[in-house]
Amino acid sequence: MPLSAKLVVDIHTHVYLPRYAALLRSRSSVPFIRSTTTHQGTSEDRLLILDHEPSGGRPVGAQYWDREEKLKFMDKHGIDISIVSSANPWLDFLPASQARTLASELNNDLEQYCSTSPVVGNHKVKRLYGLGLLPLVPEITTSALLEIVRQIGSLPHLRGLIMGTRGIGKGLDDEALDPVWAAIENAGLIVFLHPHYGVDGSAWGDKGNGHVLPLALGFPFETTTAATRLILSGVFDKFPSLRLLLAHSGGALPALSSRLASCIGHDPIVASRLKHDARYYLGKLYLDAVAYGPEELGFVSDVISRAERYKPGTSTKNAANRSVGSKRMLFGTDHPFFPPLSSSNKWASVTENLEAIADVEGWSEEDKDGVRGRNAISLFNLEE
Ligand code: 5CU
Repeated sequence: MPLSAKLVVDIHTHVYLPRYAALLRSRSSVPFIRSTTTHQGTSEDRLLILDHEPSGGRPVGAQYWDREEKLKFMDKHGIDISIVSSANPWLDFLPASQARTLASELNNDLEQYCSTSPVVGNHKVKRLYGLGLLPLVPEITTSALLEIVRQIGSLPHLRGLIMGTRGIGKGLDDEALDPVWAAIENAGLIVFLHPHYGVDGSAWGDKGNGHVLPLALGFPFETTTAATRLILSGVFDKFPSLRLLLAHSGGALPALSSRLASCIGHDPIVASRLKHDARYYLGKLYLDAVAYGPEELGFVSDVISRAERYKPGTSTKNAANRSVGSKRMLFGTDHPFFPPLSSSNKWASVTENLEAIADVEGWSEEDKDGVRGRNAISLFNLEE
């Protein structure tokens, strides 16, 4: 039986698997989880993963590691399938040998987490699929990375991997990663590019704005820079079938892409490295629809649609049809981050992102169904 065109698939949803949470508990420097005693005398876990976490960290609980909580959250919000990925900072802080062992163990754990999940209705498709982890840390060997790519490719419920922006220390435009991109491309795995470090915190001033600036701006700017460096390195020319999914709707890259193209045009050395105008490469990306507003989603889909004009042999200057771009955008929630502050029933991070999709002007009902779920079913090959 074909899957319904109306399924809701969350492609941006995280977990700290129990093995990883245990590691965080065993540590006393960032990243770590510590147990504290509340004023009422009960014990509470607190998570510290970012620089300058509010003192004592933020409360963390079963939503971060318990699969039943993930499924309950999905049920509450009408989410049929989730493509679950480990949350930041992944293995970034570990020495190479530990990162390699843990990557392999966590990938097996995630396969188990997904393969034993319930099915969707009376289909064979599971409710949970996963994105594995690579031990992308300094001093890791290429053969260790390739071995883990092979492992992920062999685990049937893992459909790709989540990756931060540091690579093995020099960023993602490091030629040392070329064999890894080639292996990922060959295995048909999706790369979900996700931030953790933000940008230089001195830009945020000293006005006590909490985590607003690092999360609202720093995270997306980090993704913007990493994706732009990938474009400039020619990775998409070398590996044209590589499928990269950007967190937070690609950050500022869609808004800056014509400026980027102009700057490249004024720099013959950089321009000579690329086969195409920068705007062409945006059409090769996939983007989550975690932007919280219909205008932003509409704009991003316009920019992605426009990439069609930069395909070789295309001369059309016609206005872009934003429907084309919608095919590369996919619903996400960022669960279990951004929990409701009050005891409100639903999470705003879900309702706002679903409302935004529903309200995009110029997207047909079919386009909206695509962004809510159909595009993910196709990208992650979930059709039975
Ligand atoms: O709120 C946060 O810190 C985060 C985070 O660390 N990672 C993420 O994916 N979303 C929000």
